[in-house]
Amino acid sequence: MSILLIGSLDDDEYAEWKTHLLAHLPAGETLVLATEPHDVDAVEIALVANPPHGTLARYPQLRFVQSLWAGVDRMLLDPAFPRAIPIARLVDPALTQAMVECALASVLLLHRQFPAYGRQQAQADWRQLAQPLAAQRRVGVLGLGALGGACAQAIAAVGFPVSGWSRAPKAIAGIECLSGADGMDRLVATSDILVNLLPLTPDTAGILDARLFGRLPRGAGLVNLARGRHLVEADLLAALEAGQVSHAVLDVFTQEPLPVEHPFWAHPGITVLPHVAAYSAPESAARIALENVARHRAGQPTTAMVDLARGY
Ligand code: NDP
Ligand code: OXD
Repeated sequence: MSILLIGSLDDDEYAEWKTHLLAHLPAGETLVLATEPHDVDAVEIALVANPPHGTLARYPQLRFVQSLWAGVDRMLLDPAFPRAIPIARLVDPALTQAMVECALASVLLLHRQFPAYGRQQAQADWRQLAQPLAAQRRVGVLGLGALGGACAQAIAAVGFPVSGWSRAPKAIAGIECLSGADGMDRLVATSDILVNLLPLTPDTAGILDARLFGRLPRGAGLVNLARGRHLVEADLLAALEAGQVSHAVLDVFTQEPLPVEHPFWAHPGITVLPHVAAYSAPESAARIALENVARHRAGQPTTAMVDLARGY
């Protein structure tokens, strides 16, 4: 019986994952690649990196799916996805560290008004703007999971007061932890900078919309590092135009790559990143994924399991 590697990967990416997976493959296991001839009836486990829709349904003996990505939203939208099969997400300290770095960089960019100074530079405009300290700006983090929780703590460690929002109530030292609709209202009303690290689910799609922007303190900054479909793009353009949002750092988009004609590219109020906040690095993720596979094989509890009813 074999372990399949399958994803929306190019040849070089397949080769890189293969190298790192073979380095950690437990004794007695066989790795096969979706791009190479293999026996579909022998595949019991799939290591997936955003697999093309319809592909996993071709494996009748599949018993366990380990994602090589943190977010599984695209896979769950596959109408042919075999929904009875347990799915594990990737929770990788290296990916978390990368996300922490990107969230910190984005928050500090907005806090220290680098976009405004960039606009001044274009006009040779030598003008010193107000310099509030971190303690005077509250940061709100939507999602307090593996990534949002770590980012909230790192942002708080710089000196920002931080509020975070999750589905179930939480307690994290140094963070004002909020949940439910009231918690969301409070977080949004007090966030000078709002960071989104929610998973994309039917409950969270379109959450960054005109209603939310209208409740932020005027001139708030936005950082979306989660999924493009959390954001209603036209509502952001209107909020920027109105000055309700001063600047947005966006790493993820409804359509990726962002089309060349998209208004976000040239917008002075938007910093575009090409979905690089934190990508899975095969050198760390291969070992973590295969350790979970070994737990599955040994009949032990696996980690980071997706709850299909919650959608993440
Ligand atoms: P987790 O599942 O660990 O955390 C999700 C958090 O969101 C949890 O705190 C959860 O609450 C909260 N949440 C989910 N639904 C709701 C809701 N309806 N209302 C309130 N809170 C909610 O996910 P990760 O932190 O690992 O990842 C988050 C997302 O980051 C991924 O799904 C992916 O989309 C994105 N991502 C982006 C990357 C990039 O490069 N841009 C890289 C990796 C991930 P609770 O704690 O109560 O369950
Ligand atoms: C992920 C991502 O979900 O890179 O891992 O977006």
